[in-house]
Amino acid sequence: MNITEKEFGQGAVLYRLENDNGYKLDVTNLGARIVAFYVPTRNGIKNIVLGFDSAEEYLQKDTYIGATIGRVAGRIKDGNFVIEGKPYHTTQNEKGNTLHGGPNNFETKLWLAETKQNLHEANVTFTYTSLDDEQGFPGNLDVKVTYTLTNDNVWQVEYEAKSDIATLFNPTNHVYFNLTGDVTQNVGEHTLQLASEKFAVVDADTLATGEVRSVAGTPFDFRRGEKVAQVFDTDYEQNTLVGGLDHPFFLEKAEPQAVLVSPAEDIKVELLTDEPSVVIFTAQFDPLPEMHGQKLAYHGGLTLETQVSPGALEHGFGDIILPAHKTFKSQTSFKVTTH
Ligand code: G6D
Repeated sequence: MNITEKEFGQGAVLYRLENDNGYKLDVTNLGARIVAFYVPTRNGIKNIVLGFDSAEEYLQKDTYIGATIGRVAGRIKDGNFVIEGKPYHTTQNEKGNTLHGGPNNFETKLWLAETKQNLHEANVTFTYTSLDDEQGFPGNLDVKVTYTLTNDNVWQVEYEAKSDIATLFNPTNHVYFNLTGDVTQNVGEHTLQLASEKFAVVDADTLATGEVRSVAGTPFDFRRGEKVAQVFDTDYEQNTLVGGLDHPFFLEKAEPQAVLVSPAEDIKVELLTDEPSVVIFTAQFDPLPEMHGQKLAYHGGLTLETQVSPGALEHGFGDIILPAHKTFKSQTSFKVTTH
């Protein structure tokens, strides 16, 4: 295992975790984010995630790509919620709602970082204290995110958090996979297998309506492993409404819960999480950003954002209230196999 560091601009640092098999995971303390993940295949070394080449680029083009998202991933309708009978209001930053914890949140902060390694794994732990009332959320919240790369070719993300006042906490990592290693190709020819029988229906503002729908008989049925293009190629109303996938899928107990395979079948990513759902967003960006000197394809990436489904409080999808002084813990891992 090996860890190296270099400047990334804007006071940020780029950490490279490298395992004994030549896998390289690049992460930065700007937003505690994954920047690149290089994996060796029979077709050469490929970077399987979307990302930019400097901190400036993230700040100018898209601050969410690969970042830690919080305090609450997804949308809080009207920025309103109630904890223990007390109403709170968070900053509205998209169509009157609070998206990804409000503007300039976890994803734009410079987190403290600490690296560690042993014979089997290398890790970076990022810490950040979100102060009471930041974006309207109650409580001083200490957050810790640890990224680990193992010699089994697993990238693991672990969260730990504690607040002095009851608050909301539902973080995720906003990684976008594109297993072709080519940002000009869309993800339509990737095969996705998902242990999910149900998804949350969304409206035109991508707010969960409260309806939980069976995937059976819809283009959102990935239980047996299907090309992602089966969604794009239909006039299914949930596709046309948001231009692709931008949906929470409720996960069944399975190991793994999701498998993503490249079109050339040279790369497989297996997801394992203790979170109850995964939000899959297929990068229907407008405008499309330049990335590594090329224009990102429409549908040029696919997220696997593990979390409690957005709409948790209004629709009873899960509990995202973190009681005072209680430690939040969760973990998600991505195992990569290449040929
Ligand atoms: C999330 O669900 C949301 C999308 O709607 C949003 O555009 C993106 O983050 C930046 O995945």
